[in-house]
Amino acid sequence: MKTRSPRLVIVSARAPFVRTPNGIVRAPGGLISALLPLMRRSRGTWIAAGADRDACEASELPFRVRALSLPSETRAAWYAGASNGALWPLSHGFVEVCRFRAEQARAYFEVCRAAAEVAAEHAPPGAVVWIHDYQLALVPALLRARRPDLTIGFFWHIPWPVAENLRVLPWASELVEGLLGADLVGLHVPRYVRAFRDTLDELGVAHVNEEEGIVVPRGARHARIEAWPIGIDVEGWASLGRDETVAAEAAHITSELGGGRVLLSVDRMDYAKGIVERLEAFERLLEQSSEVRERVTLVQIGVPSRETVAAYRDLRQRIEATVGRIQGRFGGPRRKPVHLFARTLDAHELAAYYLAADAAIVTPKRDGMNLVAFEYIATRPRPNGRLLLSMTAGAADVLPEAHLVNPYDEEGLGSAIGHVALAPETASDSTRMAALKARVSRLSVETWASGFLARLEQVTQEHAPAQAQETRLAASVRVTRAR
Ligand code: ADQ
Repeated sequence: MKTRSPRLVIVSARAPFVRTPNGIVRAPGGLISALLPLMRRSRGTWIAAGADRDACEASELPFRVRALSLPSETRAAWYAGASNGALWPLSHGFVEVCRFRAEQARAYFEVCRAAAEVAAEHAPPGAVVWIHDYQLALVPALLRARRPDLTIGFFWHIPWPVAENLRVLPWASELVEGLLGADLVGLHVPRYVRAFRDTLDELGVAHVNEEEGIVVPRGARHARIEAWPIGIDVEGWASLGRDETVAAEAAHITSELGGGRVLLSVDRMDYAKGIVERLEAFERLLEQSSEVRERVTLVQIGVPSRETVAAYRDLRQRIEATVGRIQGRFGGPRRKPVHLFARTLDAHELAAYYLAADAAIVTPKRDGMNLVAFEYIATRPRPNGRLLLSMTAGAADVLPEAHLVNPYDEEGLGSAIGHVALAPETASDSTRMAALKARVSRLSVETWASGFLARLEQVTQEHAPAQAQETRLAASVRVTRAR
């Protein structure tokens, strides 16, 4: 990779590794999966705002990790409160789940300030700082105020909220102003860039629409907002798919499951992932079809997540209760229609399930992108298997050959699961999968990260002549409307 890695500082909420009773393991989640290959090759610094300081700094990691010293109440109010109790549901369209509390907003501001201070302290002169995700949206502007010499990028990994929803966030202006401190703000797909444009209109922030995205003049500089679809470590997953021990494990899984058709879902346990709705759709299929009852097994791998947030604890109970009910209704001594694994699997185990699955069922209600869809495609050595994918996931915009489904349409979801479970694979399925494999190969995480970082350096070096800029502004600035 041609990034100047020693000058790279990454700022995120979570550390890339966590300490467990079994030692230090890779943290779950898409952001970590995406950035780890980059940082492994880098000698930069990773600032993990919400990480356990002792675990981070005492660990032998392939790069430096720095944590913040945060009082536990501040950490909880920022992470479980403002981030996962407000911004996450808001961005995924679950407005009724949002709780906006002033003390949580204060904690959010405080943590962003502290993260900006640590980044300002550790970044070498002229360094590139790449900040990640909705937990740290104010850091770009706060860091720029301290260190105007830095090049600042930001990536927002979840959907950008539609303007109607963002309107109810009491600190929406501060959120957007914080982000506009970056030189380049990345969102996954053009649909989210359009939603960001609506937000700028709503807040009355002047901007220029260009082919590549949005340009927002900020005094002597510009902030740009562009779509940069993330990818995965394609070769890493493909080589696991070719590994003989992984293939043997996959064959073992298929035979342990009774040799029928295997459906696979892999998610953090999050209400946005639509896990309960998927289980219920599968339950209805079991009611309706003796073939499904006899031949189809759903494996749900669901790593527990954010258990300090009440909505997540409730969700885990609902998932376990639903699986228990299905088991009670349709299971027997030799037949278990649903298997639930509520733990983190290592990449080898996960790859074996990707190989064993006749179809991946990726049906989140909303998802910024969804890396599991990519991993399933990349791991399979041949163009076989099927991907059932929500049209509401960002991944649907970049994987149009998947079997797309509306996760809110109960009957449609059930019949789509029934189709990928039972219909014999045809030449058209194989053509679709070949096209998907080609798309995923182009969306490697290396290409994403190096492309984003190269673009970041490019946009900071571009100095559009002020006059031309003013002319374009006059021509295309949308009408500003006070909130
Ligand atoms: P996540 O919401 O965490 O990411 P996703 O993109 O699906 O969602 O990534 C999940 C990752 O965790 C995958 O790499 C998967 O392999 C791994 N994983 C999940 N369950 C696991 C388990 N039980 N054991 C081991 N690994 C497991 C956020 C956004 C997404 C966006 C990513 C990247 O919510 O929409 O795609 O960031 O930007």
